[in-house]
Amino acid sequence: PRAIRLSEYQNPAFLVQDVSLTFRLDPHATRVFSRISFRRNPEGPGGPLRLDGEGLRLIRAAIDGTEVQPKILPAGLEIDAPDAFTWEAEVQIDPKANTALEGLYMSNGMYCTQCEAEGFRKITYYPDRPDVMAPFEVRIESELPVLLSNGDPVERGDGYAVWRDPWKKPAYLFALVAGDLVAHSNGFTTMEGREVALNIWVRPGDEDRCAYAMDSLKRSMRWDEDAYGRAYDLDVFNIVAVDDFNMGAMENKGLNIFNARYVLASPETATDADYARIEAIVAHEYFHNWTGNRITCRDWFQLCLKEGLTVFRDQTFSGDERSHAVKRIEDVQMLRARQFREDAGPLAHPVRPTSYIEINNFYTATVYEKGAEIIGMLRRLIGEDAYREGCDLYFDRHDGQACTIEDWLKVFEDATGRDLAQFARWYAQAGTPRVTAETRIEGGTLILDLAQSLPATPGQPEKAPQVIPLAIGAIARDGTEVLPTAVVELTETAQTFRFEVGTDDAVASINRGFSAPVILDQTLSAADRALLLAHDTDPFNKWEAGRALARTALVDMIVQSGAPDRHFVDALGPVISDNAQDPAFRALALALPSDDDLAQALTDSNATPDPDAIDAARTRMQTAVATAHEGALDAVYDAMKVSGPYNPDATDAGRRALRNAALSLLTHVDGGDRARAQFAAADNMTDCLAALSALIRTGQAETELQAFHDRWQNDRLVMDKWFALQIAGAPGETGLAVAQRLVEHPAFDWKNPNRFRSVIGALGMNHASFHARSGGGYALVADWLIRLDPLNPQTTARMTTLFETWHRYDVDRQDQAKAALRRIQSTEGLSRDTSEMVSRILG
Ligand code: HT7
Ligand code: ZN
Repeated sequence: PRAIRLSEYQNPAFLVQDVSLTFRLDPHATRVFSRISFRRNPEGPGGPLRLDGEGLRLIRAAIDGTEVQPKILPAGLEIDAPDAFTWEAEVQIDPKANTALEGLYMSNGMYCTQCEAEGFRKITYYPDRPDVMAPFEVRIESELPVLLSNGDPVERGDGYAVWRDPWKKPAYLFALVAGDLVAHSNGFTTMEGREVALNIWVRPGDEDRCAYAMDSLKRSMRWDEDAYGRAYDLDVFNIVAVDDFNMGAMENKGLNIFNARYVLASPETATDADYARIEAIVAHEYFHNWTGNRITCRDWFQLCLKEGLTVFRDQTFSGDERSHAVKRIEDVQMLRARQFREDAGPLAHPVRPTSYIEINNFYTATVYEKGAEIIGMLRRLIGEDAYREGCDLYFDRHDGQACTIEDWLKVFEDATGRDLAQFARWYAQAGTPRVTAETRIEGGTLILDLAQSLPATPGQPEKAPQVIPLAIGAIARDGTEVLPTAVVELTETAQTFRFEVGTDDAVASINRGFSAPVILDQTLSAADRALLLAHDTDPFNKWEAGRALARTALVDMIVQSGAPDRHFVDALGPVISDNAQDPAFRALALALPSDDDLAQALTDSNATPDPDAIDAARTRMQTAVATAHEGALDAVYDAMKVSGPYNPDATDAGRRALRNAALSLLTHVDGGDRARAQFAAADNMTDCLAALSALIRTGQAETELQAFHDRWQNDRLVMDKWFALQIAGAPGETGLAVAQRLVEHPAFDWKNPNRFRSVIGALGMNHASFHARSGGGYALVADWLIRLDPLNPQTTARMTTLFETWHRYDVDRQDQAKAALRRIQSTEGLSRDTSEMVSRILG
């Protein structure tokens, strides 16, 4: 298949003025009637009308009422057309046979759609590209009780409903839902005085699990008004929960469609982390109404324009609602685990890629999370007021348009007068910058020598320096802050900065708040790091100091088979016991780097990671920490007990997080007694799963796993947890045997993406098991990806990223991983999605 290139972008030949669709729904033979008014684009390339279409049976086509016979192409049709005309078509599609979950498909008897990125072409013939925007009217004919589409309802009759969306939109934002659903309803009055009806549509029986999503939605709507001056613009906002969904959720105009796991929550079935994710995803999809829908992308290379910005907005919202410090640490943990990992391997690509074969493969951590980091850096460089001014200008200038990154940067150049040409390199150059920092103090002046480099990545051997905003502070040996946060801009390959600190004994705290998404090489002693862990006023760097101590101690244990480092173990004492600090922060500071983090750390120091040694070292370190601090951990375990009814807010969730971090450590020394008792007594899923996962680590959780299964066997979302936890959390290589057993379990409904991820994805998450010396982990994952690919290429392709780190390991493992990848690659009829991914991973 041919690569699509940014450099080959052409304006659309025809623009659409209005779209009218009728759906006569039928599981195997849905008829779609379209009536579309086209006019030739004066700025287009000319030529015939070309419409995208895939898997459609064309029944009839007409131009201005006259039947025509277009030329049918492999991916659409073509026909000569006048400069302005009405196109009519009738096509037939088969939603029930649509297992790819793109276009119109069925999930548990319900019709639903997923059109981003290029799913609309599986519904009818259309110019399926984001820069063609039009208002849509949709008539749905079906006996099902609930019939929904975008916009506001126009008419409801016996067996039909009509919806009209007055806002111009690209086809990827089209949505339709029909089913036997019930609503959890509420309302919201916008700052402009519009009364908006809010509905969350779910399967009967699930309506009492929607309250948190509804509350999150209302808080998001208010936040977007306060923080960005953006109000909702229709009379109805509908959310629908769907069981079979490839991703998290979709921001279709006025009709968001969600993976049910990101909507439904009750204290008994959802963890604190689930609640936080629901809040973030509801906010994310809602915020797209302005950043994505009212202003969309000109082409899919500009995906970060809507995704990076919207992630940045949802992260800021969650920080405002909860704790900025904790949220920042969690976001950086995620960035490092997913995006730095991507950047370090064969799938590295710029935030704005320049070519793709299958666009679905570019919904990546780089586009989303690094895209969000770029917005955060922009805001830091120009200041909050100028950032808001630029955003206001963006919304004024580009409302109703399909835009590029250049349009986005231009509003900030116009608002501030600042040249952002060098800043724009963040969008174009792949890879994680490395910043080396050497510090010394002379006569009370802190001298900071900084140098930046950007590694070569696929297709980009040479890089130019980027502008890197680094927030800097300094802490004197007595623990006082002698330099409050100041931001320096590193623009050259190497630069020196000076700060008066008034002492000759201080430690620089660099990249505070993780002001730039870089790898910082700063030579600090264990004592310096312990000082920052104890006294840094910047919560991110305080946490970072502890993490660096832990990582160094663990790497030493792995490489030199040494004992757990006493400095690190001792430094955790105050973290456990200092009640003046936020419990959520302390919980994060108590967690050790993951196995995958350690594998990357070893690779960075030119060692070959041994998954068994990594797993064993983590366990030994946890045991050492638990043994050294058993009394303090026990005290914290008791003190953090939350009384009263379950509340998912940040305060209670933070207490539970710290208590369960203590439990996890204590389980290394108490034989699992506390965990067993907590499992038996738990009245919420957070405490229940924490206890269960601590027991799973001991390899002695059979009774509890059975009890959990018996209680929740009829609850799909909770059973996903049951599968995932016992595979992902199993000690050493034992997760592989558990996964081999569970793929035979009658409840392993592998065609459901959530269930597939909770088994096969969970195996990939268990570092020692996926990378088992036998190669069995790679083989099992490959077997199942080969099986899923013909049904669901998108989910299969995404999951090939489990293999993206194969180059880190020893030659035997590399050979086994490559053999598994080649087996996938040579599968007959392999999808374009998976084939592109596997080729890139193999390099
Ligand atoms: N914009 C949405 C992306 C999405 C998606 C992309 C490809 C295939 C299926 C998909 N489902 C949702 C979600 C978001 O970023 O908000
Ligand atoms: Zn998004």
